[in-house]
Amino acid sequence: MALTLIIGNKNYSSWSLRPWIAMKAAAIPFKEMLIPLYLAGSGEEILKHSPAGKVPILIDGDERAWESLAILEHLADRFPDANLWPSDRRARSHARSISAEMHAGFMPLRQHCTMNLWLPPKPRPMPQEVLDNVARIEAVWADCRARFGQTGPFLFGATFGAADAMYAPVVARFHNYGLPVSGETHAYMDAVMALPAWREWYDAAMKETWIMQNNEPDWPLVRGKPVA
Ligand SMILES: N[C@@H](CCC(=O)N[C@@H](CS)C(=O)NCC(=O)O)C(=O)O
Repeated sequence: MALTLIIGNKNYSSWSLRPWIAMKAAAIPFKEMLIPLYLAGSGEEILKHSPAGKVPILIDGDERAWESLAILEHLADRFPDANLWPSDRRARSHARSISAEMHAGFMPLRQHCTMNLWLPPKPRPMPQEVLDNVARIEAVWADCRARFGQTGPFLFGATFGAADAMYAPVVARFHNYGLPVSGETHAYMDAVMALPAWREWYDAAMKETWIMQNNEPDWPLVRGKPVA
């Protein structure tokens, strides 16, 4: 039975990007249902599919999975040949740790650099707490690439897996907010942004026109397009 992935709009929904890009890169077939976020009625629409009230949501027959990392685990169980986690036990344990670290952490980066693919890429001043997150993520990626990445351009080598998917929105943030990163980090970002699945998501985001309607006073950047 075909899977359905419920996602938010592609320009903003960093959590939706994670399982979406993992499924596309692994050629797992699915139907997409997109609910534009933060408009009148968006919350009610999401609640029709999940009492947790957040996207992404995976519908797999009579099962529901939610929370991006749990969706990736569900997919890894259902599609073992997709190699979403590394086959080597030690590498797999490490991949799970860095994925959980992403899922649970990096709040300053997430708050100050919300995913917005419309944002013209250029360096933007950032508080130290964001730069500390960037340094930690660069160290995580460099360590993975050195220890497990010899067979290809991704964190665990040739296969774009669940850990890469968990960090995919970070690639977007580093890119759009022009965060100061090393050449090695740029090489990894370029490999992710060269994926056909990335292009598909990005191109669709560029065609979107939904603009968030909420107006938190601390929102750091102008929403919508064009933005400077
Ligand atoms: N920890 C959740 C986060 C999900 C989340 O915050 N999703 C946002 C969109 S990126 C959402 O559904 N927002 C709608 C709302 O809060 O009303 C996950 O990993 O899936």
